[in-house]
Amino acid sequence: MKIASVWSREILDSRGNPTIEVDIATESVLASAAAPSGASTGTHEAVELRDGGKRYMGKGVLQAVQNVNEIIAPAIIGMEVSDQSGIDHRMKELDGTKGKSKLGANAMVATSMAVLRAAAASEGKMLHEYLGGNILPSPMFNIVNGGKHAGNGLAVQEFMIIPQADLFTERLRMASEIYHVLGKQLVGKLGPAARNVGDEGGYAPQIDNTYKALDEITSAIEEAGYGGACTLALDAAASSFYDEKSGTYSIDGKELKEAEMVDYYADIAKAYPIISIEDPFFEESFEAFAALRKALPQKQVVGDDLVVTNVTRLAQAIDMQSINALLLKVNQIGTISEAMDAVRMCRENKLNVIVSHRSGETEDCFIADFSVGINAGQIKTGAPARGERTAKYNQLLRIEERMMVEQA
Ligand code: 2PG
Ligand code: MG
Repeated sequence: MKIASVWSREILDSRGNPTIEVDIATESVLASAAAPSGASTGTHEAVELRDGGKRYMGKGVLQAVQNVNEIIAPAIIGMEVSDQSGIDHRMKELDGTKGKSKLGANAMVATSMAVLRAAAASEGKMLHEYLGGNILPSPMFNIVNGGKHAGNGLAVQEFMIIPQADLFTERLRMASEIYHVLGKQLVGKLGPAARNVGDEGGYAPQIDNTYKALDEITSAIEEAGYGGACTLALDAAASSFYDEKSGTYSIDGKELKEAEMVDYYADIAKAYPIISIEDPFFEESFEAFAALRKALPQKQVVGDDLVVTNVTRLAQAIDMQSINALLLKVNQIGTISEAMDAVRMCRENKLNVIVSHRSGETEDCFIADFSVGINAGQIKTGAPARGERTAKYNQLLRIEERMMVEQA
């Protein structure tokens, strides 16, 4: 089925900043998708086009909208909607820059996602069915926020829980129960303000030490009755507390050198059931990631800002044995086809794949369908609270329900 029309508009994301939504129509279906937006963005990410000037504090995306309506639309109208790689390639040609700064990676990614949705819909399939996936991902729920996503003293950006159960539905329930127990516990110890949340819906209590946050979380897990059935993951997003001049990381009131940080992570991994650590070091420190992998061979070491879903950087990380898992964010690279290239490279090299949201999200639940579609195995999409996060978890509930009905 051919693309009949393409239209885009400016909408707001979960932080109240503008983002772009694209509609793709064929003769019989209409599909939309919206671009998410990060706060702790990697330096090497594809470029989000923002208008500048006074409107929306410079964050408007009207130029990106115009690029879709006036440049991308005429070029892809008439193309087969199932020709994802052809359409993505055409957009890359029109853009012509390395970082997608001309058309904007936000304009391109929303178009690319909407194209995939429209292709699935035109075959009367759900997105995950169209892609041929059938594995519900293990969810990582971010229940305490720090770093650039909160206004507290925690250096580590995300403290995540990974409930263990057969069904996604059960994992979500466990996460919600733990989240609420934790909220109550924090209020009891630190006062009502401790329940305030950060950008991804996790609590942002006035705690300034990683150990203290992990103590609160593990005690909430116990209290909820899930001791032994829930592991932990961290996203340090370490570029945000690294000082390039001194080569030190500022964490828990200390200034630590790279080797000391390896020991720091090894110590917390010993003290708590942590199975996964994302961006433990500065985004250029491929060697430091590799050193941590050597020190903690059983743990998942995840590359986000380090590789930015970019196959060139991913190849380097694989070559240097820096990571054994990729955080996959389609908007870091700008098209579905390129994200798929990264997934393929991970498969060939036995790396895990974690599909991820951004801290600035919309109600679009694309990544839920996509994570199942590519059989990613893992997803992180924030707390089990706040609409833009639950949109994804709720869609996974629907997918699981549908699969169970089909199997019955
Ligand atoms: C991350 C992401 C998502 P941001 O660092 O993994 O949690 O944050 O979207 O701000 O880059
Ligand atoms: Mg990250």
